Amino acid sequence: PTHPLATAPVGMPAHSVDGFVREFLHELNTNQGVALSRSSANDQYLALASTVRNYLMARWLETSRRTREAKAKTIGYLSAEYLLGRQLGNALLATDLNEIAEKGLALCGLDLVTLRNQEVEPGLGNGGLGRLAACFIDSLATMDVPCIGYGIRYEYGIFRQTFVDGRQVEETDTWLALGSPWEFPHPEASVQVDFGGHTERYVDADGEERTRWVPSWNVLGVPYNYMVPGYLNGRVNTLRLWSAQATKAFDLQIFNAGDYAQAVRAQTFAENISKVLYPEDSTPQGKELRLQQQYFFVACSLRDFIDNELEEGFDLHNLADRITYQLNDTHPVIAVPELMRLLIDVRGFSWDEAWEVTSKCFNYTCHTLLPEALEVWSTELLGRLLPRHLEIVYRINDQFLAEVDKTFPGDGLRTRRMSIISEYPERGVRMAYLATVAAGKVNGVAALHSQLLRDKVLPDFSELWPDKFTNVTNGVTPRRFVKLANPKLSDLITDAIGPGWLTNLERLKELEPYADDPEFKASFAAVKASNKQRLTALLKTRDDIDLPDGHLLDVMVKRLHEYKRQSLKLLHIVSLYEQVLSGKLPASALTPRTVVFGAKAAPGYRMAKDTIHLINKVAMKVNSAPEVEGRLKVAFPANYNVTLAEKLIPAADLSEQISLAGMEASGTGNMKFALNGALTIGTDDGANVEIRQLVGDKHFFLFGMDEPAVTELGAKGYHPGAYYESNPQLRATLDLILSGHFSDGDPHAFDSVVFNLLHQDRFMALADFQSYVDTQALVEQRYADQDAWTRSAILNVARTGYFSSDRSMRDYLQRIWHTSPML
Ligand code: 26Y
Repeated sequence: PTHPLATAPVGMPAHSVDGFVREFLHELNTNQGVALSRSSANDQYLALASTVRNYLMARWLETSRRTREAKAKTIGYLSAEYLLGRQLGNALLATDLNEIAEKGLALCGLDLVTLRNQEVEPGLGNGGLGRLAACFIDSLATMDVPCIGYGIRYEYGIFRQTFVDGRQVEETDTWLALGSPWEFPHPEASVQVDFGGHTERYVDADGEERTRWVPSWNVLGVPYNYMVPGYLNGRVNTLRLWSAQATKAFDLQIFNAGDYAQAVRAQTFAENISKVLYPEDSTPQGKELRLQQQYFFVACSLRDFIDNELEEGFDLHNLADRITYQLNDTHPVIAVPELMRLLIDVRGFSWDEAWEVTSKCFNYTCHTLLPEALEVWSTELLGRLLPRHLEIVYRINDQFLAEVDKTFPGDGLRTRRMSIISEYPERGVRMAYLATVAAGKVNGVAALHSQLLRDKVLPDFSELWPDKFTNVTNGVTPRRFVKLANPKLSDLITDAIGPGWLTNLERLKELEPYADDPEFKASFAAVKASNKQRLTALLKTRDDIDLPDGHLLDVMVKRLHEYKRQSLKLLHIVSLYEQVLSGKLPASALTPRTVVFGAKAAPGYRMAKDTIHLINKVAMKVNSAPEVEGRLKVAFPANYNVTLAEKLIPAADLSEQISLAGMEASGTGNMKFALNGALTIGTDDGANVEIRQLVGDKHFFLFGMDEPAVTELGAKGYHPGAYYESNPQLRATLDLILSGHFSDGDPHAFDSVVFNLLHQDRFMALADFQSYVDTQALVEQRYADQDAWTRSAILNVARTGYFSSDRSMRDYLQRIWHTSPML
């Protein structure tokens, strides 16, 4: 065949500049309803997105057909959050259309970069956990594994952060306002979700005693499908996000009687469920709406798979052959009693049959160690919202505690410790325990975390079921965080070791010899310099921030949390500044350094917000102080998100991973930095441990107490004041803040932060202060030797291929899901 369309799969537009232009203009005219000459940048972006989408469409349909036909086992990833980042760049990469689009748009007088910048990223997650979900579904698609990601289509994602006088102000994230070209709503496939009411016993036609749930209200879940394209492999998986809609638009009777507000109230109420993402990411508040969100998306998702993905008449006794649900933390754990209810009340299974199936369908990933982050739902709330589910949870608990009693007869203390139901401060359901009881496998997210999970969070459970526990160290997708974020480094790597590494990241090892190749080193350093320039340009237009040239770029980006210790980084900055100000150190002795922070605080987290205020105030003072001019600068661009991360991380020299040991479950930013050639200064925490093991001690700046030392100090009694008294530099640093120097003379402006450090300091920042500043001095020494620094940076890239989320997915496939890619 000679016609270009003849060789493409049915329905796929031609992979040529001409074909692309034709498709693009067609979309612009027919979808946007505008002529090129009259179109806005938003019109052009939307038309471009639809064009790229069309290239994926045939593959999407084909993927779904193939998966059904093969009756392959599907991964059902259940996650309340997906922090996707922008879609266009990734779709262009997955379809290999970047160059064609660039050329085609140029022929239309348009610039691809400008259009890419029109996209508002879907911020449907808080931080690490949500971004991990996005990386995992990317890897599964790329590895040809059938997966459906299930979640919530929040109308408003994570808030947009602005600063007013240095304080965080939250604005709503209106990501849908200018159109949503990546989603496909399917209102005809809506699912009804029930809430409230009571349960009743009755005897069925066979004389069996059964239970019926008589709910009191309901909502509709409308599925919105998103494409999850694999990298150049033709697979397109699905992300299915649910939006809540009222079952009845409004009550016409009441409306006709004249009460408009009353008539639409039910609708507003129902639609609140998917209205907004909760911005807290560590302290569950027991809020009714959050429980509604959790049950809503999980109920929709279970029904969706059973009713729409399985062939008619499928015997649900074999459900585990066709799906394995991964619970992304405890947020979707209500799926466990929901599946039991479906099987027993709706499908007529006996309890034992239902449990047999359910206990084979779920696995649970825990993402925390902080006790206050473990969800406990009060039985009062659960019983009111989901009375049948509460009954089922009680019965699961009875059955489970009977098993415990059989294994450890007469050990009443143990049974009480292990009960899914807690009694204090009120009666509640411990969701992590429920998940652990129901799951086939329970995993932590880095080696250290999985060990602490077994030994400290769930010791009784790991004693009862040692084989249930496993580790899968997190990873990140190299497509987004290396190739898209750092195209110049990617080209340099390909020049050196050839193509193919992007889907086989361990191949980065082949770069090792280049760490001693002068030409490669020069090119590597030039890439870093160019990424810094790109960042400088962005921060100028985005935030009106001036990044100085030639500085060590020291970056700490992550959610603001006391355990992550942004305050420790701040003490380091103030300490350097104070030493120059007081004449202890000549400014010329400072290595020119710019510290960049990016961090959102949960809106109700006072200490975190006060810390942001303090960072901004220190930045204002330091940045205008002639004493440290050209030597020390602090930049805090507002609204750190995935889009900014993609520009910031490739420019960084130094990656700050300074949580108190034993607190950060894994971290994933740490992996992104190392893969982009930043050196890490970090504690022995989370995945830092594994990063250091792989890159080697010489190329990683370790400081601070390790986890056993932290535990020991805590046991012995920690007194932060003692460090203040005995360490003159620490004292001078804190005193400078207390003097009002950063707060226009107001000595009390930062009392909350400083007194907390002095009198409580739950995360032992003062204990690690000296070790931290000493290690920063080693950083400066290494940086002074640019050649040695670049060598270490190259070795960081070469030795961290392990942290590809493709490897994480292989681990889940082998150790947890017991399935493999489709061939
Ligand atoms: C229950 C609610 C308040 C809640 C909402 C979100 C609780 C937790 C979260 C999110 C937690 C989270 O993002 N955890 C992070 O998960 C990453 C991926 O595994 C880890 O790398 C990181 O260490 C961990 O803090």
